[in-house]
Amino acid sequence: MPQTLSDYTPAKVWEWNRENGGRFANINRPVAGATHEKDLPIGKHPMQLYSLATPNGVKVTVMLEELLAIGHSGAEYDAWLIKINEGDQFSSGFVGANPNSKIPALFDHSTPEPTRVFESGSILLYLAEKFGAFLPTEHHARTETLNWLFWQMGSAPMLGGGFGHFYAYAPFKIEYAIDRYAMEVKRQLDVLDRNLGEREYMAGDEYSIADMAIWPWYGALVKGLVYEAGEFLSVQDYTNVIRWTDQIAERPAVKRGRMVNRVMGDPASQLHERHDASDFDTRTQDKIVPAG
Ligand SMILES: N[C@@H](CCC(=O)N[C@@H](CS)C(=O)NCC(=O)O)C(=O)O
Repeated sequence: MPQTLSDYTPAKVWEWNRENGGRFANINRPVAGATHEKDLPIGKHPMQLYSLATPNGVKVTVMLEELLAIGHSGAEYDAWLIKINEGDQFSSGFVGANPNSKIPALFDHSTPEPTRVFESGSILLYLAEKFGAFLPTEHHARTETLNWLFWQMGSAPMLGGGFGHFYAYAPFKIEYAIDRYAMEVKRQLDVLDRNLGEREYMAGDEYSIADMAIWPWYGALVKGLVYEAGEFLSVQDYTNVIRWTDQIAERPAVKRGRMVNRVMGDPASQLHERHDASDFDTRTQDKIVPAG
């Protein structure tokens, strides 16, 4: 029998209950803006990244490492750690970089006035256009890459904010919510699986910013590394997504990018801040499990 009873009736006007019991109740607020005055640090490189190695953050560090790997020295970057659990995203400096108070946020200091770039999809597109890389120029291939880039932007909130939240973080299990989002996430995985059954990468024969956007979320999911939901979602069924996930995980730039701003897992896999290519030298790039 599906769960049907609820003792909750919405009030006439919603009010903020600070202790709602959810995993991130301490940082969630119904208002935007800064909570404290603090400038962001600025390092020596053209690109200044303010981030954390969540799936959204990893997209950008992978892109920067990929650009450096093919010789774009203009992509040299300082990666500063933003501890979202401690409210760093609400400093006046960070809000100046991203009024939406979410990592990742980037400043490009190589432009006459520094250019702020926020939203991971916007950052990937900005860097791809600036350096002419990982975004095909041919009309159909470029459009297909952007199709899948924007697919990720619209789809991942269903995975993270929908499924992940209600399956792993909500203070109690609501069958209706878990059922609704599990169905949607499985549908999304099937979309990816069918596409990757027909082509090597998301947009065709070439690895692109579409792969960089989708891999940190859905690659981690099919490896059972997020929300401890591998068995629940029968992720082993999505064999084409698993093939693509493993293939991308082998890229040296991906191995490096995943370590930057990482604060979890094996200490040897964590590079809390990155200010120089040599910062990786003392770390072991094979210490991270295939995705996540
Ligand atoms: N659509 C945004 C999502 C960014 C996002 O949700 N970032 C999370 C971490 S993965 C965050 O900074 N959360 C902090 C908060 O919500 O206060 C993007 O793709 O950049």
